[in-house]
Amino acid sequence: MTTMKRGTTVYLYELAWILPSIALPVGMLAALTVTAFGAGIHLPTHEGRVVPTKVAETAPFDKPGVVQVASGRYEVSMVAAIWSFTPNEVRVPAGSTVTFTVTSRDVVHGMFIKGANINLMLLPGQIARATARFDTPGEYPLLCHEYCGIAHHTMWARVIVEPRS
Ligand SMILES: [Cu+2]
Repeated sequence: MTTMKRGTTVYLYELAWILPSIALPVGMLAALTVTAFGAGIHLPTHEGRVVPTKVAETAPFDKPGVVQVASGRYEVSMVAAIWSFTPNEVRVPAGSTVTFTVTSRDVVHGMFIKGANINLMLLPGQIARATARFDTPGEYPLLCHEYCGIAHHTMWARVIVEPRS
C-alpha cells in the first residue's frame, strides 16, 4: 500500500492496473507516430465522388491508363469492376512515383499492390487515391483483396517496373 498526500491511498493492485492503462495509449500513440511519419503509412482519405453508372463518361475514368505528368512522375486512372482492373497492366521505369486514382463501377473491391505502400478499399461512388514510389525493377502484383463474388480470385493486374537504360 502506498500512501499519497491528504490521505489518498493507492493500493499496489490498483497501481498495477493504472500504470498499464496509461502506458497502453502512450505506446499506441508512439506506434502511430512512428508508422505515420517514420514508415509513411497513411490512411487513404476520401478523394471525391463519382456516379457509379457514369464512370465510363467521367474524367479521369473515361480514359483509364497511365499518363506521364512530369519526369519520373506518373498518374494512373484505373477502374475496378467484376472481375478485372482497367488497365490491367501499368508500365513505368524504375525510380518512378506513381499516383493511382481508382474507383469501382459495381461492388466493393480492394486494391493491394504487393511490395508497394498501397492498400485501398474501392467503394462504388467514391474515388480512392494513393501514391507509391517504385525503385526496384520487377513485377508487382496488383490484387483485389475484398471478396467481390465468384471470380474474385481472378481479379488482378500488375505493375511492371522496367530497369532504367
Ligand atoms: Cu475482389
